[in-house]
Amino acid sequence: MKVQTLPPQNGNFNLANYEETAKNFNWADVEKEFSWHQTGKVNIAYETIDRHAENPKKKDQIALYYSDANRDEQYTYEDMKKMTNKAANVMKDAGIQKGDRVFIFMPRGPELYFALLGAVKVGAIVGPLFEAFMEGAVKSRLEDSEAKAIVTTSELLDRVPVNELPHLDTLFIVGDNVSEEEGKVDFLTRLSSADENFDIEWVDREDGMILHYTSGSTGKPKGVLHVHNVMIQQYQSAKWVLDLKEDDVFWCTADPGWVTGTSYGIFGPWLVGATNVVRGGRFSPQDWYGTLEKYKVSVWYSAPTAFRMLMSAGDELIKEYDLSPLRHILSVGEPLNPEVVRWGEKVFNLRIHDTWWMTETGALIVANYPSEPIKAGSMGKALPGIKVAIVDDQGNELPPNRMGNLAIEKGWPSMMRAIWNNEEKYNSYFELDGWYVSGDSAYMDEDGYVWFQGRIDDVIMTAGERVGPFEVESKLLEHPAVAEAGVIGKPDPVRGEIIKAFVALLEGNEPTDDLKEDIRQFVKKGLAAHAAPREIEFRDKLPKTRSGKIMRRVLKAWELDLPTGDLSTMED
Ligand code: 6R9
Repeated sequence: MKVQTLPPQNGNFNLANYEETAKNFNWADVEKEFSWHQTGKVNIAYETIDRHAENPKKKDQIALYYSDANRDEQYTYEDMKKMTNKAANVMKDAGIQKGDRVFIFMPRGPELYFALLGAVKVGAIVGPLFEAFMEGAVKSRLEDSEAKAIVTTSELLDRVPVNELPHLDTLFIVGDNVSEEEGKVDFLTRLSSADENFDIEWVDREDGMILHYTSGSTGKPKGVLHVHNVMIQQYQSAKWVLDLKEDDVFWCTADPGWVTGTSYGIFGPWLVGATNVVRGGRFSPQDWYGTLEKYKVSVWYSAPTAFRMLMSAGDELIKEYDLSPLRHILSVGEPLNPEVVRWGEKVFNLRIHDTWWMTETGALIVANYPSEPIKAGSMGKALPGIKVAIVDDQGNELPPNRMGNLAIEKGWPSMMRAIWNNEEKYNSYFELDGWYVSGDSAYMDEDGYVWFQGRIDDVIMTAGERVGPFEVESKLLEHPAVAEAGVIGKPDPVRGEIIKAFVALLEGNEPTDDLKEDIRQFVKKGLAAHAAPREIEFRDKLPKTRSGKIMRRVLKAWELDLPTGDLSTMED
């Protein structure tokens, strides 16, 4: 196959010389840019907001632009300091302490950012939840983490099964006319009257900060714990990869319910002192181009599904907007097709820079840099200071161009520090001596560029969102008509993959289209819209191992008309 190489962009970049930097770089030097280098104590919320608010030259810079159909607001770094202090006071007054798990379950809006950073200022561990989660998904996450509090809206409150969560004793409710009673706090009213000064809880760099629940191929979603030290790499990668400078206006389109929406929707850009754009509401091409234009966005981080949707809206539309401030575009979450990279060059006259990382890695690991050539279809090269390799199943490094496990040498700064309550699972990532094994397969060419090949497990990436088949299957099994269920990702030109469910029905149920729709709605209501199967196929029986596990690779082979492979472990 012929590889298309696009030359480096022109400009004055934070990472001007990749080779030199990679040779001489030392992570310990990054710490020296922050005051905790001297004190030994840290709080990532201080470094993202207060540090700039205390700088007379920075305090009046806009930190956050927020808009949706009804609101249009802006907050300077000084405003953000006050609002996050207020949020911290509201939480502290309600008894939240260092180490408590505080979940944030609400649509994007300034209050989400105040609450999240306020909780971090108290020393709590925040758990962001995507607003589309339904009761079952909310419950399993709060239960597993023994969450003490949740910040949510009046509308979303009925998806929080308070009575079934014995550890949950405080509800911070965002809404109008919230009546306060035992354990219920009217968040906005309290926020407006709270003191705007707060004594930050100084913590150790290894203290817990954020808990992102994410899906694997087996078992329930797992709580990936990151500590305050995650900031070191978020900061450095925001400089090198996002190429952020203090006067940049940056738009990360991800929701804070996913790791991209916190690592680069909150921490990275504010750690470097740039301006962040948050746009609420749903996707539409007009709205997105309008947002880029309105805020004069200069750096834009999004996902292949969004680019493909914009692409299918046609190139004429773009000409209606002035996007001239835009100078750097990046992508994450799923494979970025060379076709999309070429489209980007054509319509924006800019390269789209693919990047790779995971919830577990906390920050960017592999990337394309503005000062380096891009090989369309490759995710780029390792971040300086981090060793990425392709290893075989015994942990031996493979030579160039051989496919294997995409692995990272253990110990990078933003590495997850635990899987909540599940040491065994955590250790399973590090079974190959000294390597973190990602679950992705890839190869690396002789120039160090990494080429994604697929997931080794059954995790589904649909529209950039990571969905574990097990969670969907479990929900399907709760439906009164379902006997067995197996869920796979089916390739889709726009969404990367869609969720397809194979279902065997219990005796006495007719396989009708109405029933399919009923089952779909059941998952949508019980879990989340993005986790509901777009396709359902009824089968009399599903392929299972002798131990009773659904064989998803056989389902996948059925779907794609591929050979089913070794069936020796299959029952009958
Ligand atoms: C940040 C984020 C991680 C999984 C990862 C991989 C897939 C991410 C990709 C990519 C192809 C890329 N993925 N970036 N696949 N090309 N550039 O997405 O975290 O939600 O944990 O997903 O996403 O399969 O293992 P997360």
